[in-house]
Amino acid sequence: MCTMTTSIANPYLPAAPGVDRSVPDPEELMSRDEIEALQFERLRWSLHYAYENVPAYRELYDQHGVHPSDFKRLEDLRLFPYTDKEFLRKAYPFKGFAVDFSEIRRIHASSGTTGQPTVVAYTENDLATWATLVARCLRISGVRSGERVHNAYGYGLFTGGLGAHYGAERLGCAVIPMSGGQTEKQVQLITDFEPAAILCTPTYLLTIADGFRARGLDPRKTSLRHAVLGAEPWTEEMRREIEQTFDITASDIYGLSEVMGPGVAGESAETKDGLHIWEDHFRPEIIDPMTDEVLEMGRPGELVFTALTKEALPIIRYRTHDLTRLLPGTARPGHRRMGKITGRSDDMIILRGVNLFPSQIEELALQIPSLSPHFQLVLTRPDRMDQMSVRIERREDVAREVAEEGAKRLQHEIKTKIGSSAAILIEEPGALQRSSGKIRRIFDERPKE
Ligand code: DLL
Repeated sequence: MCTMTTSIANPYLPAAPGVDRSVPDPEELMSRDEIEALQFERLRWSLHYAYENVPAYRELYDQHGVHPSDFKRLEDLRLFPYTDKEFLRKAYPFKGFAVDFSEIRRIHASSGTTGQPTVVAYTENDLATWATLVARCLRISGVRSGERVHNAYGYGLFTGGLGAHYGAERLGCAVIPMSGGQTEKQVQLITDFEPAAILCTPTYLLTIADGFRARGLDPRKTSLRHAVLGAEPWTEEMRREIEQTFDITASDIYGLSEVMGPGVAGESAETKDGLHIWEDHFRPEIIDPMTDEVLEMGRPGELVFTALTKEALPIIRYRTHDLTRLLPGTARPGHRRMGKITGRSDDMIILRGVNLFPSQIEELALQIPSLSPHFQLVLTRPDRMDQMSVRIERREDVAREVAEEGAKRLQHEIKTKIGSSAAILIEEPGALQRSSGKIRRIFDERPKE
C-alpha cells in the first residue's frame, strides 16, 4: 500500500479547485432567519422559473388562478397547488424539463415498479448541488475526507449509486463503486480494501452481514466504522441491530429522485435524532394527506417538498407520500429535521379497519431477542376476511421452540400495540429472500377486486 502522505502537484495540469470539504458549508451554519430569507428569494425565483419554462406548471397555475407574482411572503407558498407523481407521469418522458437538452448532463428514472417510470434530469449546476449536499450528509454522518467509502447503492437509473458516488468524491473520499448485489464480492472487497464507511440500504447491509458469517468471518471485525443508510424506511431498533452486528455507527440519509436523489436530508452521527433537511435548497411542508391542510411543526403527516434551486426539473410542492413530522434543528439549528419515515401512504396496510405499516412490525419484532430482522408480511383473504401473516426467521443461535415463544409474544404485541390479529410463522434462518437494494416487505395475495 502507498504510504506517501505528501501530494506532488503536477506542473502540467491546472491545480484542482481547493474547496475544503472537511468543514461545514457556510449555508449549513446559517440561522433560521437567514435560511428563511434565502428561501424567500430562491422560492420567488423558482416559481417564476417553473411558470415560464415548463408548460405544465403554467397550465396548473393558470387553472388555479395563481401567478408567481402572488408570492409575497413565505406563507404564500400555500397559494400554489400541490403536484404529484401523476403530474410528472403526464410529462413523460421530457416535458417536465425546463432547459434545452444542451444544458442537461444526466437523466435518471425512478424505480417505477408499476407503470411508467418517472424521468428526472440534472444540469451541471444541479449535479454540483447534488454532490455538495450528499457530501454534507456524509460528513455529518461521520465520514471524513481521505477515507475509503464502499458504495453498495445500485448504480444505473436509480439515483442511489451515482448520487452517493459523486457526493463521496466531493467530500474527498476514495470511492469503491461496488453497486448492489454480488454479496460474496462485497465481503471480499470490504475485507481486502478496508473501507471506513459503507453506503447502502439498511436491509442490504443485513444481507452483507449474512455474507460475512457465511465465510466464517465476524462482521464486527471489519474496518467499517460508519454506515450511511437510506432509500427505505428503517427503525431505531434496526439501527441498534445494525450497529451491534457490525460494531459501527449507522446514520440515516433520505431523498427521492423527483426532488434530487439521496442527500435531501441527512442525519448527524453525534445526535442520531432524525434527518436535517438542507433547507437552503429545499423547503419542506407537512400536510394532512386526507384534507391537504398544512400542519404545524411536530404534527405527523405527508411530506411535501419544493426545490429552491433546481434548473432541469423544477419541483414545486411535490407530494412525496412519505409520512413523518418536522422538528426543530439540533446539530444544524437553522435547518429543520424530519423524524424517521414511518412509512409511505401507499404502503399502508388496511387490515379489517386498522391501518399499519411494516415499520411498526419491524419495531416490535426486533424487541424480541429470539426473532431476526428478516420478515415478510403476507396478506390473504380466506373466507372473505383479510388476514395478515408475518413470516419471520428465527435467529440462528436460537432453538425453534424458543422462537415459537417469541412468535406468541410478537402476536400479543401486534394485538395490543397495533390492534390487529396476525398469524406469526417462524421460518428457518435464510429461508426468506434477501434484499440487494430496497426490500419488499408486503406480499399482497388478496384477490384483486
Ligand atoms: O431512494 C434515493 C435515495 C438513495 C435515498 C439512496 C437515500 C439513499 P427513490 O428511488 O426515488 O430515491 O425512492 C424515494 O424512497 O420517497 C421514500 O419512500 C424512500 N426513502 C428514501 N430514503 C429513505 C429513508 C431514493 N432514509 C423513496 N428512510 C422516498 C425512509 C426512504 N424511506
